[in-house]
Amino acid sequence: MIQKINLTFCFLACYTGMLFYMLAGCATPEPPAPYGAIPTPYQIEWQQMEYYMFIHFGPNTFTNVEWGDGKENPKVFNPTNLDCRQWAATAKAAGMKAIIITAKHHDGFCLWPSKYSTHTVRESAWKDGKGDVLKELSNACKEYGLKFGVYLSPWDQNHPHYGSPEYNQVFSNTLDEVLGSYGHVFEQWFDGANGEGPNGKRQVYDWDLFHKTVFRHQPHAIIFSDVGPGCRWMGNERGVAGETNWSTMNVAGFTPGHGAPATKILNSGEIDGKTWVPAETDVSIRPGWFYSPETDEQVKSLTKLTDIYYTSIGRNSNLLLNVPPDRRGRIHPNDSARLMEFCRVIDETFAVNLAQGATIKADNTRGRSSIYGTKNLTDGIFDTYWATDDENLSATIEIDFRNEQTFNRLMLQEYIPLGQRVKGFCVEYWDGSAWKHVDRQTTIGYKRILRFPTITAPKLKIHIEEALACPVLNGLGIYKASD
Ligand code: FUL
Repeated sequence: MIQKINLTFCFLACYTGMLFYMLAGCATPEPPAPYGAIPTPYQIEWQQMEYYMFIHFGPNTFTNVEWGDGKENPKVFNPTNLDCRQWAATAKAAGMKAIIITAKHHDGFCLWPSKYSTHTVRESAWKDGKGDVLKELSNACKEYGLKFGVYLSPWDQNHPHYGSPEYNQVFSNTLDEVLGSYGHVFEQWFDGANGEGPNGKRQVYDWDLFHKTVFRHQPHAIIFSDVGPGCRWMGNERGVAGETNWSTMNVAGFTPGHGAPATKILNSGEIDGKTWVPAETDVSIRPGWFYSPETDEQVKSLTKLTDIYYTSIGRNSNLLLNVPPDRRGRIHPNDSARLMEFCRVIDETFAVNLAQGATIKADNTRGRSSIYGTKNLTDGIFDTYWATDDENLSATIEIDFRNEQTFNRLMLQEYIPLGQRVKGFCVEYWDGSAWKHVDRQTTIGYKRILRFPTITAPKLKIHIEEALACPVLNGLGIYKASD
């Protein structure tokens, strides 16, 4: 009898144990915990925009200078045929997602009739002083489904109060007008330049006040400066972000302009930096920021623009490409033709993802669960991702095309809502008898694209060599560019 009870007990215990084991095995593993500084939802949305237009427009457009001194006659501002809808149509056709305009540059000239200045479109010859460029552009952006952003330089060589404590309030009032009058503003661009004003004095900027004013009207705006808080200058105007590019940086104790971190740091960000402050690459399609007829034949070549695409968007940075309207107030045909060629090359290059349809295997998948499986790498859905178990800080992904494929670009994306994690990775291809080196790089971030000489191979392997926390990738693309 006792034996029978024992046997029944044993059977029940084993059965319950097995059931428990099976259930536990089927349970969905927890998603990875976020690592370090992470982006806000607005920074994530911003990062996904990738590419947008910068517009430098103002008296300098008419005077062949890059920096007006605030003493220019406002009557020089007189576009003969201004058409902001043409700018918006061009940006849209070029694949851009927004336009940011120099509402006020260092000369202090306001492209709207500001109450706080006497150096504005109201004093200009354009439309008998009745025009408002910001109104026309913000409406055009709405019509074309583009976001609208503004550059306002705190450095003002015209304003009589510049260089005195009152000026901070004047500048805050100016921000108030712009950010409160033209609808949604996705990005506020702050130039850190801090030169002398009309009385020979420099201003001590009250950044806290300026930021508060922006956020009062546009609580979700991304504020650009050398140190954010929304996104950061990446340290040069050549369009070349760091090969290593962390979206994190330590900003405490720094200010935009003279008090900014070294450009080398801005260029690469900082591993384990305390703040999420991703890079934005601002670069002009012409040698200068403002239009000049002398540069009509110096619009950047298609090759140059394509290089810039890979050294900005391909290196975990957004691209803000400046396209300065001419003296008519229109984008010159040389610039728009080049933008269209550029857009075509990028569209063609990334039209077919050869990784789709390939068999992709990883040597580790979180909890062995298909929820975190490699299929998420090519499904085009931002919020699904492949991840490893917490203890696996390195991993290998093998892409088997079954038949040989020809390719020369690799795109990888980390799922940034959980932070930036990958520190080093290498790429190899199978030549039929051995794995051969393609490239070894450091960071990935939101998007990393590698360019390499054309390879024909049946398999490609990505080895994540080091990560700060378990790797979490939501995108993988393999492409064949025609060059
Ligand atoms: C700089 C300015 O001084 C240039 O004129 C230009 O606006 C560029 C985008 O930022 O700091």
